[in-house]
Amino acid sequence: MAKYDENQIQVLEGLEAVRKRPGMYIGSISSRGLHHLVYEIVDNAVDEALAGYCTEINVEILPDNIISVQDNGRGIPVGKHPKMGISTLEVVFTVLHAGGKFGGGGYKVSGGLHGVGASVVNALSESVYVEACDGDGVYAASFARGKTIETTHKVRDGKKPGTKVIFKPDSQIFETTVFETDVLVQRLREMAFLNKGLKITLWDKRTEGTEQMVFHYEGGIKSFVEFMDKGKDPVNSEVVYFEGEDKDVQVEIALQYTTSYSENILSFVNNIPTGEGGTHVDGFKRGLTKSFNDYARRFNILKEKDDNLAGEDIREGLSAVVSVRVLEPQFEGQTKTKLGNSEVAGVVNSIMIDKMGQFLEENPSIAKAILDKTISAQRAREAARKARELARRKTPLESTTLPGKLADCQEKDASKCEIYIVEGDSAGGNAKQGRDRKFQAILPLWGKMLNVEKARADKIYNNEKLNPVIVALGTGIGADFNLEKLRYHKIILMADADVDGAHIRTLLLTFFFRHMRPLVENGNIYIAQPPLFKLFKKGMEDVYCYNEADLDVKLKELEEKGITREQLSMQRYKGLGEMDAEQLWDTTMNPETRILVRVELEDAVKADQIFSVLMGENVEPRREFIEQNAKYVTNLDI
Ligand code: 28F
Repeated sequence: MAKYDENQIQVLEGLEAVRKRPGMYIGSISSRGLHHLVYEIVDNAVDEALAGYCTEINVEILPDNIISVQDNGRGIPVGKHPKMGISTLEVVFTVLHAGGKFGGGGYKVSGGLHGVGASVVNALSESVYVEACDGDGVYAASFARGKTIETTHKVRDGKKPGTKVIFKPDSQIFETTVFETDVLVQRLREMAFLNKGLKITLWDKRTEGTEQMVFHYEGGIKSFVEFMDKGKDPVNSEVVYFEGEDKDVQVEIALQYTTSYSENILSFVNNIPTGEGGTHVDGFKRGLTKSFNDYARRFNILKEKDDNLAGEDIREGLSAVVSVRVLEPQFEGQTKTKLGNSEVAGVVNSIMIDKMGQFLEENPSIAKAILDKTISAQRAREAARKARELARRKTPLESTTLPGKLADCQEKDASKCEIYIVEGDSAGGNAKQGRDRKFQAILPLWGKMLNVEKARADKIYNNEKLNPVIVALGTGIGADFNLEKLRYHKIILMADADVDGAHIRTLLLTFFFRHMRPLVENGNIYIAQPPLFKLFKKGMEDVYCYNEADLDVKLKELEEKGITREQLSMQRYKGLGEMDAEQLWDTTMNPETRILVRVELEDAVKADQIFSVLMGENVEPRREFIEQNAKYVTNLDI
């Protein structure tokens, strides 16, 4: 047994404290705390890599959940530690917070729950076995629950320098001692991304037939962003990478824009994930926003009078990794994962303004693509804000009075009721006359009053245009939406089959999708199909055709009855207004004869994207979308 001088007593008391309150050192004794033991040991090997001596770290999960970690660094020194009278190796594993990290200098993985040192692993393990080789012989020591079992001694000849630690977590301490491979995969892969060129392997040997996993990325955090964006469509050709240093702060940034709408920024300090962000992320965001606004103003994309582009809109579709190295990181926040060092914000901000500004100058087409996206994001956000205001504006929505233009139905059971939202007053008039007022309500919509061609989505959303729809349906919008309050179980959009009609339909669909989505998902929304053609002849019932294909079919049917094309006259309908009330009923409103299209959006997320395209400027994609995406379901009522 090792001799017990005052040093050893103090050491044991230190590690006793760790066993008494493990949560203080590794956060918890749950599965998370268990996995932290691995990170402690791996971090020491990574420090050796950061120091420039280790290029490979091999992690194995052995049967009975024993962990083995090996590196090819210099090997922990085994000579007598001048002050402590024991080997440096034993100091590293028995003195709290011992080890190179606290010797100042270099960027160590330390701070927060990281860097508490290998001694904590010793205190919380049933057994620890360490081998170290500095190129001349392999030395070993062993420990148990903080106590030294075997002091450092030579175990064999060996030439390959490095350190190997094998430990078994203490089942008396941890709620579980079963390691989860995926949890280790995620963190080890992250460490490999953050330390470009470092090869980290993981092999779960608890079961037969598993393979060694290798995490090795020469691209470092560029590869990280590529990994984050797998399966997304990038806007910029390749991941953008910046690095810089100032005031002892080392900065690495990788970023990429994709057509997605989410913002995804991962940040790290000395390889430690900072889930709560902090000054490095603040500096990054500020610098990004400034670089884009400076560019937009310089190239007159933003006019003098225009407000600045908001950071939130600029970051739509952005994936980024911000990794900084700081000598003395200060961690704040709920879970100690927020960087507090104030000097870091300025360093990152200026690197971003300088490097991102330069990137935008050198890549105008990418800059334009991103700015276009930003501007449509801004518009959608404003429209959504207005829609929220609408929902919050108590009076019109809470008012029990229904909109004046609504011709309501008599039936009170919502499941039997349907509301036609009709474009234009003339069609609205005919629909009111032609309908079956027992169960059909009519709400004429703004019609030509609003030239939807020019009006941008935000104007459409404002209240006097859509408010009647919201009040008539009764459900409220957005967070206040309540499907129980729906007054009609069929909401039928009836507009002309021309571009105007398609545009209005689109905007209504977009509005429903973004602010009353359950209506779409629940299948309450339909599109009325007015006829496109009428075939007529003296003494013959009018024949209505709903699209080109239908026209061919009807013509053939008539030919079989001996009525040739020459004998027929054909009218092409341009708008609902050309039909009188009776025709409108027969062709488009009578449940027995009409054709309704139920709007089913196969993939809500994809639709959200498509709708965003529809919110854009050019109408063409809008019309295509309507024709392609709304699924045709004939004679739904039967
Ligand atoms: C599998 C876990 O822990 N690797 C380590 C080293 C290398 C040195 C070191 C570690 C220096 C003075 C404390 C070697 N030669 N892998 C590891 N590799 N610790 S931990 O030094 C310890 C400190 O006291 C090392 C020269 N300098 C440093």
